[in-house]
Amino acid sequence: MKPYKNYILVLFVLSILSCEIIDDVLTEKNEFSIVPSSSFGRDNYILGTVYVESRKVTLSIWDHGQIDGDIVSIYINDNLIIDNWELSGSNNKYTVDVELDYRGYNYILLYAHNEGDIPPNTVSISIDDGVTMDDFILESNLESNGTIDLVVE
Ligand SMILES: [Ca+2]
Repeated sequence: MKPYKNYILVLFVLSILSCEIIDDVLTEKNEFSIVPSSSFGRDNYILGTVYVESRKVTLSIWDHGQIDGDIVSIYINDNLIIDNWELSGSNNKYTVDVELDYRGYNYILLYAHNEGDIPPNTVSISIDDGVTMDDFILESNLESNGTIDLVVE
């Protein structure tokens, strides 16, 4: 009888582990950067790396420089997250919740639709993983896309 009791206890413990943890374990892990060399006919440049502790993150974007009419799209991996958004100031951020596709390496890509009155197209982006918040500056122009490696630890 006793071994059965242990078995049931193990099953019980497993069942109370949140689906989120099980889902995380099953999620594919990228050990290296997956930024393509180019996207949309423009070269991609990796401008830095941000580490997060969760696949669920909140992104906010605003114009890093003078507000000069910069229009952007933001992609995470291949997914369009923010479409054709004209950047405003830090008092009027665009905020979006995202669940990252992978453990390990994901990436954020800034596509510039224009450069505003003052080149280049500059974006301040904050990345909140529920524990800490990182600010990062991305720049793109009409020939190249700025990207960030976003790594889920
Ligand atoms: Ca600009």
